[in-house]
Amino acid sequence: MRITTDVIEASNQRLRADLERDYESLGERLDRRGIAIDEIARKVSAFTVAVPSWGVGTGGTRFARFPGLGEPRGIFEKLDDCAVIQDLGRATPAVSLHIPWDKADPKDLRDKASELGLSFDAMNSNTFQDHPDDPRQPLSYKYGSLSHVDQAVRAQAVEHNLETVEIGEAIGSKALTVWLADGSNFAGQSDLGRAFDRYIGAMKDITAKLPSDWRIFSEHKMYEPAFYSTVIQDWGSSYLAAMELGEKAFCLVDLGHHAPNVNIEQIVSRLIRAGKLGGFHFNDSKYGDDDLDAGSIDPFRLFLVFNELVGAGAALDALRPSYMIDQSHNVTDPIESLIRSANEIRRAYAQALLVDREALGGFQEANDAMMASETLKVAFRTDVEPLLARVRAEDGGAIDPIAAYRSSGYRGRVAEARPAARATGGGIV
Ligand SMILES: [Mn+2]
Repeated sequence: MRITTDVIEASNQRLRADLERDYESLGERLDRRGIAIDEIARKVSAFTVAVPSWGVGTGGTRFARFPGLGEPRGIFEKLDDCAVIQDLGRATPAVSLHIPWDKADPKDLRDKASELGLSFDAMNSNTFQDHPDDPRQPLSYKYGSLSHVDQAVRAQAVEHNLETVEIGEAIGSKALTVWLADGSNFAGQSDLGRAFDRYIGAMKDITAKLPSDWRIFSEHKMYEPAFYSTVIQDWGSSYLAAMELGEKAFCLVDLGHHAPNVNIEQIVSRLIRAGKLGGFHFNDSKYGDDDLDAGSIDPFRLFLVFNELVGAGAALDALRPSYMIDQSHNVTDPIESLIRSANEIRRAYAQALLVDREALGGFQEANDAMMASETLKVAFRTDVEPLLARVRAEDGGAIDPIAAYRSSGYRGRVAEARPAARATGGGIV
């Protein structure tokens, strides 16, 4: 089933000569700006982002889910699809798992990943659904989980998170992401203060049992599924929790989990300064938590996020954020969307590396708003596609990964091998 090097080579062959000319031309233009293209290429090659196991299945909305062809029927087929994304795009060597959707014998997971050349990034727990088939989770999360009024439900949710950590530890993961769906739909339904206190208490129970080299990320989200209040609804609540939970606790920024028009790059800047930026869930949105492909709607915003990351320098190196994609693919082939998204994320990173920071600082000090803005725009306007493609090809991937994927016939082959996919769980977190 895997994409063979022959397919990649055949696709690259007809594109290589043009690519070399384009790369050289870009190198020349960057050289005029005092930038060594090979240095940028080296950094881009080292920058990777994890794909979400749930992203390779077709997602859905609150209204319907329209399955795609050849959907993976379980975690091992999901890993096969993740390997295709990595083989062609060379930007996504790790996969972020979701428990219980991806629950399997850890040894089998490890063996499969190593056979495919993949590894595992942060683990994700799930207390936003009930798990009637799991004898360890007989109680319902309808009215909450880690912040539930009933201590027994909170204890069950804590145990589920610890089980997720245990599986993660056995497969080489080093972090747990907790997204809490707890909240209320009516004013008065929940005591806003006490719900937060209960959440902190339960998270302390989880954090106390984390392995010494693990981190725990809290992912805030403004609304949905609850529409009046959410316990960890904004970066402020997430930060308060991370402060109380101590040195292993960090905040995770999902780009879709903010009010419309919120300045996400400023949140990123604040969390870096506070030493609490744990990682990202990349995606894009137009209206809310749309979970659209990263960089597909507002690539400038993605660039501005990376501008903060690159600008932070050593402060960011100390934080080692986890970079993950979290998207729902409803109308595209998920493999194509994830290949493209990883490339868009790298594009934003590469463009941010091109910002003349010394000049920018000078314009900021001189209150020259026009030239400060223009300094960013010069970097953003630079077409770095030849650089991204060259890095990909040098690392063994495809110059045009989506074209190579289509010519491989992979989707058609898996459609035969994986008939009549049943629903593989939700697609949006
Ligand atoms: Mn997310």
